[in-house]
Parts: sequence; C-alpha cells; structure tokens
Amino acid sequence: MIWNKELEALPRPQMRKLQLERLQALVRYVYDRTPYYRAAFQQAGISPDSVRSLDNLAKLPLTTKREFRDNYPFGLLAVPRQQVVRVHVSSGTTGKPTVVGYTRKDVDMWSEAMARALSIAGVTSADTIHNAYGYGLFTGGLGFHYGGERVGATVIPISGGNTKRQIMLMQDLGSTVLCCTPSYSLFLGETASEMGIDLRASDLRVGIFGAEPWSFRMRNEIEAKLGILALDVYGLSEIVGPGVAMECPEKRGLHICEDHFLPEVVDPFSGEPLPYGQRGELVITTLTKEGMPVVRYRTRDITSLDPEPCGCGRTSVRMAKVTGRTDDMLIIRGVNVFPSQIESVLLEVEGVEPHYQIIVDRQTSLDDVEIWVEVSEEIFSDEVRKLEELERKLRAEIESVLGIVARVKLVEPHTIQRSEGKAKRVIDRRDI
Ligand code: DLL
Repeated sequence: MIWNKELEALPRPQMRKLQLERLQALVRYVYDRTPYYRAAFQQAGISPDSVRSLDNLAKLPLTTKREFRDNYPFGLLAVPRQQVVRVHVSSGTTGKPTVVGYTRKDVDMWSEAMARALSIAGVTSADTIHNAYGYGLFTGGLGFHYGGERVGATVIPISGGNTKRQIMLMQDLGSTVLCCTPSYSLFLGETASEMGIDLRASDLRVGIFGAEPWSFRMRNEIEAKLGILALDVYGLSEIVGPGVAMECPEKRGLHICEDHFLPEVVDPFSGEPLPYGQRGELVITTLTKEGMPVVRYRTRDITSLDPEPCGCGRTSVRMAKVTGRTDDMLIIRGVNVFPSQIESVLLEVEGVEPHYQIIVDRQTSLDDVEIWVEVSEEIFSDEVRKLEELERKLRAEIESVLGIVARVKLVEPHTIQRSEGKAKRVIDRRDI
C-alpha cells in the first residue's frame, strides 16, 4: 500500500514544482532566522529571492558536519528554544557530537516519513514490529517507534541488548517485522540457532535494516538465515534520522521522501553536481524542517540517483544502496577500497560467515592489511591444509578484484565481537 499516494506517486513535473516552492520558502526562512545561513548566503552573494529554478540550488553553499560542531549545540536552530520538543545527538569519532533539535511539526513530518517507509515494506496495522534499534539519543529506536504507531502497528520497543530475551519475546508476541541493523539481525539469527530455534519458522516476514552499509551478499545471507524479505532503510541524524529513503520490494534502489528531502549527488572532490546515474556524494536539503533546517548537507555517503519510474507505482527518485562513505574509504598503498567491497568478495565464498573485521596497520612504511573472517564450524574443524587453501583463495580473490594484498585469517565462529548497533568493521591502527 502507498501510505500517501498523492505525494508518493505525484507526477515528476508536479513534484519538481512543489520542491521549488518549498526550496524558495526554505531559503527565505533560514536567511531570516539562522545567523549562520544568513552570513553564509551573504558571503556567496545569495539573497532570499535568488532561487528561481531548482538548478539554482547549486549556487547555495554546502553545509558540513563542521557547521554543526561550530554552532554546537543549538546555534543552527531556526526557532526559539521553547519550541524544541525533542533532541537527538549523534556521536562522531572526533570532537563534539552533533545535536539536532526537533519541533512538534518536525516530529510529525518524521513520523509521516517513517509511516511511508514502513508501508513501502508492506507493514500495516495488522503487524507487530520488533524494534531492536537503540532507543535514546540515537534516532533509530524512536524513529521507527513513531512511524510504527502512525501506521497503527503494534510496536515492541525492545531496543538493543539481552538477545536471548529478544528471541523469546519475538516468538511469544508473534512479531512479523524486524527492525535493527543488518549486523544485529544476523546475531539474532545466530543466537536463535544456539537456542535451538529456527527463525525461519517464526512469524517474521520482513526486516527493515539500515544505519550501516551492507552488501547485496549480506542481504542474501540474512534472507536465507531468517527466512524473510530484507529491505534497506537510509537516513541520518542531521537530516531527521531513518526515513530519508526506503527500498521497496522491487529492490531497485531506495525511494527518497522527496517532498521533504531534496537530493543531489555531487563530486566529492569539487562539490560540483553530477548527472543522474553517476556515483558521487549524496547532498540533501531539508524542504520542510522547522527546528533545524539544513541547506545542502554533505552526507559523505556515496550513491547515485535514478529518476526512472518504479514498478511499485511510486514516482520518487531512488538512490542506489550506499556502499560506503567518503571518509570510510581506506587508502591501502594508494588503492581506494571500501569495506563493503571487501565484504562482497568474502561472502562470495562458500563457508565464509558474514562476520569480519579489517585491521589496517603501518609497522614499516607500508600499509599492512589483515582481514579476520569467521568460517563455519565445519570448515574450522577441517584439516589445516584445507583452511590454508581457503585463506589462499580469499587472498587471491581480494587481490584480483580489489587490487590490494591482504593477509586473511580464518577464525572460529563467534570470535569477532557482535554489536547491537552499528558493527565496527575497520580497525585502523595507522598513525597518519
Ligand atoms: O544511522 C539513522 C538510521 C537509523 C538509519 C536506523 C537507518 C536506520 P546516524 O547515526 O546519524 O543516523 O548515521 C548516519 O549512517 O550517513 C550513513 O553513513 C550510515 N547509514 C545509515 N543508513 C544506511 C544504510 C542513522 N541503509 C550514517 N546503508 C549515514 C548504508 C547507512 N549506510
């Protein structure tokens, strides 16, 4: 079912017209209300009525995480503090975290975006949602919670942790929808097997996974191990949280909630806009946010856009699965590699489990990569010769597909630490 047919299936010319109207209103709004944007616009020679077409978007300055940090915590607010009803905080790897304030209207818009996302996955009021995204400062838990309630489903706010209890409750309460990170879904499946429970026989029907990159191979693993349809959901705190884009069962990219979030893809180096189909960095402008609107936010996420009609009937532009971030990219002896590419190569090989960690070091002057990857019990208890053979095979595959030399270390099942939230795939020990 299409939650909001009028907007989600709006003919493209009308969508473009609506986006332009909203963009013009946004530019005026932040110019009048946010000192940071007024100064940035003035510096770029932009006045509130400079935007005459959507192509003019490229004239507006880009916003980065740095502007959030520099204006920490509430400098980017466009409303008085008393209108803020919610705050989420996303922690970065360095410096101060990012603080985002929501007004009542923002929470309402977000719930609508999440209701659309859940409906894209076929969720209705007849469903029970096992919501294992973390509740708290992270946007995952509450985002899915409000969206689930909006569609009228039963939401189980289980959050993270206590995995065995999660499995018991999931079974006893007859959950039909699983929401969590893709890596945690596999951990749930694994823990269930240890408990002698086959989740494929449970009521679970569909999973909505996001918050971290995951390959198509990983999707196949999850679908096979849990016996569900696994769909991808994308979002980020600075924009709203989950619900910016959602994949439909056609599995041909993620539908962007375009009447609220205006997407562009730019060249990550020059910042110049790229045409449809070309891969680059996703940039998003919030069209309807009231509390902390953002103009041309550089997400660092790499994707491409596709405006072609989709079999599901929605007309929105779709973004390709995010395969990595510009700041996640590892440069190994000069070769650019994304952890998700390593994941795809590993999971191609039979017996390799979707649990791995990439350790990068530089003991001498050269980068050194070691990939720890779990293999099935059967393989691990096999002869040493066979293990060595598999290590060699993986190493050769990585070298031929990605062009990097990496040592591969096969490890026993459960060696690599599991995460309830985002998995930590890379340990970079290089001091550079
Ligand atoms: O991760 C929001 C979210 C919660 C999305 C639950 C989906 C589900 P942040 O913690 O601010 O917000 O992290 C945002 O996570 O810029 C991407 O790099 C990454 N990310 C989010 N969804 C996906 C996805 C939430 N489906 C950052 N595929 C983003 C790949 C994703 N990466």
